[in-house]
Amino acid sequence: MGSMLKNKNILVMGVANKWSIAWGIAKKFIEEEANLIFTYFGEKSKANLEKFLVEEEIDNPCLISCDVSTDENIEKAFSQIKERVDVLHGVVHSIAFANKDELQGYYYNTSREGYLLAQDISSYSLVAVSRNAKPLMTEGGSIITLSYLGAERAVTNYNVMGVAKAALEASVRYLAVDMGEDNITVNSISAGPIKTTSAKGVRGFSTLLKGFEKRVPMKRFVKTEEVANTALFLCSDLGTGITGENIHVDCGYHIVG
Ligand code: NAP
Ligand code: 1JT
Repeated sequence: MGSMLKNKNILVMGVANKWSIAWGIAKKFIEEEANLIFTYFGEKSKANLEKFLVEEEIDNPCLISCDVSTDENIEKAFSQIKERVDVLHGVVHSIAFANKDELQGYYYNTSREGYLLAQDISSYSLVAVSRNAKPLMTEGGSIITLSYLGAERAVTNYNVMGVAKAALEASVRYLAVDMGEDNITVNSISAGPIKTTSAKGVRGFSTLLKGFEKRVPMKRFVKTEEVANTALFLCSDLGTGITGENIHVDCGYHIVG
């Protein structure tokens, strides 16, 4: 428990349940006294968030519906955020989507529709969210998104998501240039595999990870809390000089050949 995020208003997008990376980040940020605003997509995610925030003894929580698939939805969510806070100091974008049947087999079988869907939800949404967040980030701040090694390597089965994550990581660099003059940093965290609902929903995810613990330098899986610690560092006053970066929090997996 500390106060690294005291007086900081931070938007967290992408909590679905207690396994969500975004919830791990939110818990850490609550411990550090941040004032959090949440956007949710599914009604089940909203109910989960309501329950968790009661458990965390958060008074008057701010939960806003936001399906990132249209600009109108994002604009509407930000107009509600503006009613709640004058200034935003951070945004955690922890959202991705792709058709499960395209996260297996040959990448060349990816449909046009599936390709665009993955790009839309998993990559373009960061651009639209950043554009809407910028006018509220008048004191500078930090925008963070979540990526995966499949952006940089052709990881078996990650397929269309890998291409969406590559675009996401490139967007981070372009957004970092745009936002630099406003003292807003934009970075991605490339997390190692974590058993969240998204991950478990992928057929053969567990099999994919067989032997992972032998190959990874630290001989174990990364913990959500370790990803959250990096998000905390980036959103706190300790991370202000870092922008356009992709920080691997994966127990070193990305360095081995
Ligand atoms: P998760 O708990 O399932 O989170 C994914 C979130 O995306 C859910 O909250 C989901 O909302 C939301 N979402 C999907 N479509 C949306 C839309 N149209 N509008 C708004 N929100 C939408 O899984 P997670 O593993 O924590 O994923 C979070 C991020 O971490 C993703 O970017 C993922 O690629 C990244 N990541 C995950 C891993 C891993 O191994 N788990 C590794 C590296 C990076 P609903 O559930 O309400 O539909
Ligand atoms: C989505 C899904 C985004 C799973 C995801 C994701 N980002 C990371 N994962 C976990 C994962 C998945 C595969 C993998 C490694 C990690 C599910 C659909 C929604 C978007 O393959 C090596 C396939």
